[in-house]
Amino acid sequence: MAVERTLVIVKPDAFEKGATGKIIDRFLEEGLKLKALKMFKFTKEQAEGFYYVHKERPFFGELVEFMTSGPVVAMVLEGENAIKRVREIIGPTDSEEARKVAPNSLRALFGTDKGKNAVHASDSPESAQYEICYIFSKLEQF
Ligand code: 3AN
Repeated sequence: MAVERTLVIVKPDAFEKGATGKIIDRFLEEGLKLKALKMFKFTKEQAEGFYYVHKERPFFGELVEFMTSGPVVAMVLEGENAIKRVREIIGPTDSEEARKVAPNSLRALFGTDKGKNAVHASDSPESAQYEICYIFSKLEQF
C-alpha cells in the first residue's frame, strides 16, 4: 500500500463549536501524520475555485455560502492509504446518516446534516493533489 497525502478542512460549523482540536487529535490518534496546518477564511472566489467540480450541482451556492461563513482550519495528513482511511474516519456526507451507520465518525460527532457536516476530506488521489496545491504552497508542507 502506498503512502498518500490528503487534504482535510475543519469547516466553519465545527470550528465555531470549538471542535478543531478534537478533530486534529482524532487523526493523530489514528496514526496519521500532520504535514501542514493553517487557519483562514475563504473568499467567495476562493471557495468557488476549491469546489469547482461541484459548480453544476444544485447545492453549489449553499455550499459556497457556508464555507465562507467563518474561519476554517485546513491540514495535510499523510499515511498508508490515507485518502480512504481519512474518508472512513470522517464518515458519510450526511451527518444524520453518519449517526446511524458510523456513530463514531467525525461527521456523526460534530456535524448537523448534509450541508453542515463539520469536515471535508479529499475523495481521490486527483482531488487530493488539486486541493493540497490549492491551499498550501510548497514551503508550507513538511
Ligand atoms: P463529500 O464531501 O462527502 O465528498 P459530496 O462530494 O457529495 O460529499 O459534496 C461536496 C460537499 O457539498 C459536501 N461536503 C457537503 O458539504 C455539500 N453537500 C453535498 N450534498 C449537499 C446537499 N444536498 N445540500 C447542501 N450541501 C451539500
